[in-house]
Amino acid sequence: MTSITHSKSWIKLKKHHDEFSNSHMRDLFNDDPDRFNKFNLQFDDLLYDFSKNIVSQDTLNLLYDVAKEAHLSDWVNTLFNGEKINFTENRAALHIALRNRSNKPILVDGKDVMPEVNAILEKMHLFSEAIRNGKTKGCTGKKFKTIVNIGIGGSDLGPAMVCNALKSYGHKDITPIFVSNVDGSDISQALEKCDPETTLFVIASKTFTTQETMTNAFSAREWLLNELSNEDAIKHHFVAISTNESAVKAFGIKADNMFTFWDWVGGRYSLWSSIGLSIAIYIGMDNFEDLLLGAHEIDNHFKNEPLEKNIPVTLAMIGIWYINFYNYNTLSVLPYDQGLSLLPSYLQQADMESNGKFIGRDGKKVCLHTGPIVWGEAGTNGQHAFYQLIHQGTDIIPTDFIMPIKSQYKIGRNGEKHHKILFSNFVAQSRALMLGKTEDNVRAEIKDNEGNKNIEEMIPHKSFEGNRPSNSFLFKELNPKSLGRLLAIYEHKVFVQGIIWNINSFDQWGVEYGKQIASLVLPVLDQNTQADNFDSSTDHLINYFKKNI
Ligand code: G6Q
Repeated sequence: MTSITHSKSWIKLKKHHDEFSNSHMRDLFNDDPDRFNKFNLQFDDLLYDFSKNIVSQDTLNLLYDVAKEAHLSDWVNTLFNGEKINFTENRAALHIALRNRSNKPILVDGKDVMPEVNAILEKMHLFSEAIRNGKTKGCTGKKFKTIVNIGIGGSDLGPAMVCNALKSYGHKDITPIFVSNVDGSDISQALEKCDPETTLFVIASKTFTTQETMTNAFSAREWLLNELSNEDAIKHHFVAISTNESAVKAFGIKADNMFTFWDWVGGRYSLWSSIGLSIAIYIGMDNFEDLLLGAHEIDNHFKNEPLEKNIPVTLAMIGIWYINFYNYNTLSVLPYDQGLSLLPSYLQQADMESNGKFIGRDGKKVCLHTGPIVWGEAGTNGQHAFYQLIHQGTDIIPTDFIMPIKSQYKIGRNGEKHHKILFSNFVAQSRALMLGKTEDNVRAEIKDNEGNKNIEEMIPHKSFEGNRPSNSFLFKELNPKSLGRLLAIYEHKVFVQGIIWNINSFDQWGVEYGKQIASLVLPVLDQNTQADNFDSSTDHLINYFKKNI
């Protein structure tokens, strides 16, 4: 495929950018009082406001033309039809099948995957209910109170983020804990909170070979056996989620306690699979199914809506506009909801692991910028830390503001006091970033408030350029369904951008490379001789470590 940069629409967009890039959003809003109405989309109660972006209708039309010239709709069909879109691993990427609540057949290699998907959901249902209602107990006859999910990356971030987001739906007598880091302090601090008789370990690893996860799993196993002095304990207190049956068996986990999934589920797209077991145990299977339903609704929206009414497509193409035409290469995700505090890390993986690629599908180096650097923090905390740079720094950071209208908790006057304060900050930030503050505004403000001293000196410091873009998402409340919708919007956004850049968003060779070198270093740490086979920096770091450990 020739690069998208040679397409007619891209060339037109470049020309349009040359003419339009001096526009200021302040003027765009002043010139068109109807701007909001033109630049928002709604899905049920979810409002996506993209009016505070440096775009005109022409910009958007050209961006949609780019998507058309990249054959986006054919690629969407390729994804949804279970074709091996992840060609470097010879796999489909069928997370949409995991949440296919319509149950319409989806074929992989000619076989409908839905019966297997449904069978695992039913197994999760029975298992999670039995843990929640106390029918399944530990080996000493006590109900489980703590679920320790041991996994990393895609086998950790999704379940951890969802359990954190939906705490108000959580079982009151069950605490989920997530252990991911191979740093012994992670598992040690988790075990300090656990009573061995009431702890269930969920070992989540697609491969069941990941060094960090298996090291933590074996330490947990050793701890449990020491504490309970009962070989049988493993059968009762350990569950595995994996595609690697033989490794699970070798660990000592009984077949009934193994939840499988399939090679067509990528790690960072796996919370919808049995990797979500700790979510199902914590919030209950009905709520887990609502999470799936929310995502499924967005899958249908993404597949069926025309480009200009399509939320993930619009979000993606506006991202392309900034990354490839303005060279704004970061994206800040700022959820105004404490429950969503792990969302930036989750989306960081979803985006950066998927689109952090410099080689195109054709094996050649891409000629344009790909995935942005994604980062963020829950509002309002970030406002008191790094927002300064977003307002007045030399880099322009496009920003996504996300907020549920109702809080999961009622506290303060009428139960709404906190939330109204939170919302006023949410909307103030996007307005301030868009509007900026002119020197005249500052001059007037200083005159009013601070007398006439040093006005001219203060003006540059207190003025703001504005024209800093943002998207805003507002929805009624954070619940399983709305969370499912939000996550699916971002998954499809990432997919669309990957198509425009002509990269494979579903592999992750960078992760594999790190794992490979770590496995070469580990044996050297146990040898009596000095390391001398790596580069001089690596050798010296290894030898310094060995000398001082
Ligand atoms: C995700 C990545 C990566 C993966 C972890 C854990 O897409 O592949 O984050 O999820 O490396 O892998 P396992 O589940 O195999 O332990």
